Amino acid sequence: MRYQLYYWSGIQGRGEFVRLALEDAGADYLDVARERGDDAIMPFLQGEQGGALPFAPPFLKAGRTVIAQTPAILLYLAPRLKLVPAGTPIQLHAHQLQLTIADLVAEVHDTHHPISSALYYEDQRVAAKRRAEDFRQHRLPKYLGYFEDVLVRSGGMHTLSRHSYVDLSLFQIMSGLDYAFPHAMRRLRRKLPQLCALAGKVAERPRIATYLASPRRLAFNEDGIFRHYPELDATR
Ligand SMILES: N[C@@H](CCC(=O)N[C@@H](CS)C(=O)NCC(=O)O)C(=O)O
Repeated sequence: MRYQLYYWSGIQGRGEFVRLALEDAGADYLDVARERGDDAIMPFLQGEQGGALPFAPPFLKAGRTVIAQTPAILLYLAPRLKLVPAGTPIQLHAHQLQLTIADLVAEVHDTHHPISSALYYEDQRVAAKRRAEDFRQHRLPKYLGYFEDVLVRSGGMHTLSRHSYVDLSLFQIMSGLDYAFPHAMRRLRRKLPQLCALAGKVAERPRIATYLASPRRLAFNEDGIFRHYPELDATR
């Protein structure tokens, strides 16, 4: 099966959680908009293609099936790519964790777009500063503390009983947060030994290391979800 991933070509964004799973598994996939441009996404959003109508990218085409919503895409892919242990309870646990990661991603997005996604950052800077401060002080430690606790409870090596897409997603979360909030993350890191170790281990996985060094891995930038605006980070 050649999977087709549809996601905006210029950013890692939410598509990166799917890319990491496909790359880690060595899956055969086409990153459609990277090959053909973002216009390739539009017929799906306009309902001109068969299958379920996606609200927004990322979405995955697997044969005739179209799946949108990042956690749903991963729920579908993971058993097929052997990126989750077998069994409904553990797969639901993985999905629950991925949905919590999606909640965190939305809150990261809202640090730079607290009023509206339709406005430029520059038009909501004052609100962004307040939102980012609250995020750094309360939400960031709460989310990362939660995932640290999940890792401690599972024995530290992986979020589940073995390597899974949730580990890959947590690697992406740590990478993105290090990029967006380097000072805040430096302060938090000593409280997150398991998460930091997990992120390091994921980066060393052979296919992930190859992917990260390849041109397929886009750099973080200020069009994506994890944006570095120094005024939104903690002071040194
Ligand atoms: N909950 C969805 C969110 C999808 C989403 O917000 N996609 C962004 C790009 S990362 C987008 O293109 N949004 C357009 C819009 O919300 O109008 C998911 O996790 O996939």
